[in-house]
Amino acid sequence: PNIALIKYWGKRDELLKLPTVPSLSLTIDNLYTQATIEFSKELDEDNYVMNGKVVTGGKQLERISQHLKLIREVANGSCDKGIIARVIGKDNKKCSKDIAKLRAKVVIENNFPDALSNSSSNFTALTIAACKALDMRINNKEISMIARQGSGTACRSMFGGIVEWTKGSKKDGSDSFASQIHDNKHWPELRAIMLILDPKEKKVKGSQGMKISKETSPFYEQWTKESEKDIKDIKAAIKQKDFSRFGKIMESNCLRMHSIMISSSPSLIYLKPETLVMVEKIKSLRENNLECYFTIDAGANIMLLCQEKDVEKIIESLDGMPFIHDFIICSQGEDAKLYDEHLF
Ligand code: 2P0
Repeated sequence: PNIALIKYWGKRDELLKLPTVPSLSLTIDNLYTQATIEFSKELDEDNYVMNGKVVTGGKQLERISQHLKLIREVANGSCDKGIIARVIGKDNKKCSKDIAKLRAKVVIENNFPDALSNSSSNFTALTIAACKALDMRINNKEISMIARQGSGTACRSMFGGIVEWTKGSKKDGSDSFASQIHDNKHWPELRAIMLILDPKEKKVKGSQGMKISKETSPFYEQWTKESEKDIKDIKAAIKQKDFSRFGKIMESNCLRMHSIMISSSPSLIYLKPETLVMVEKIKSLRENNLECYFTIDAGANIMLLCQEKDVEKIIESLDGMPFIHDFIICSQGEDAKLYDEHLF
């Protein structure tokens, strides 16, 4: 999974999942997703097991099946959704028209609770495994563009360290992909502490919420302009390992995104009273020389960013806060990888 430091909130193309803003994330270690996939012509339909449960219907299965359909089309060259498909299709002589008839058995497992699950790492793992299973000759940039079409932020989980997803301007999405800005050795002291305040799933999913915001928030256009500036500024802060500057840009970008959510119609208020208590707490830690900053996604949980030297003291000072259900300390993770160990 990855944590967005500069947020993605809104699409310029719903189908291709092309963003209105560039975004930047930190890939985390400790939490991971594994996927195994097998294509077969013996199967009548795609089968999908997620964290030990067979998914029998609903939006989740629909989304996975759509994505597998896209991958099959990319592999046999019949995809018309963007230049990536045409390039890969033309180059990939091994793939035949029969691929369209193959159905897949997919098993995905996360080593973290469902409530924390974000679609990003699931779609990254699924895409990498499926491209390998179909023996597609395809590079990481192209895989990232395919993953993006499953779930926007999945393109960012392809790479370790600090990752940027360019918004691009082409209609076919061929210039909207993720790439690594720094690997996890550039700033190894950086830590993310995930504070689980609300273990329940959010009511309005990200994809639905960002559509509402783009269509209705009167401040949306300004948000896109400021995001471009934030990306530039945070990249400079990361390059110089300037933690104070990094934290301030990250927090203001996050609060700006929440102002877009709140000013949408209907209003999207993901923050809970306990989230705001934690925001105050983080500010008071800073006043007491424990430098840390927060970011919050489309939910109530807090991601606290700090430096290794302060982790212990920060955890100590959070001890006893009643609404912290759990916390997970993460460093930066590595690129997604192929393994020989399979889940079935
Ligand atoms: C992000 N989020 O940059 C932002 C910040 C949540 C808040 O991307 O429709 O599930 O699949 O592209 O990736 C959540 O949205 O949306 C999200 P789709 P996704 O991480």
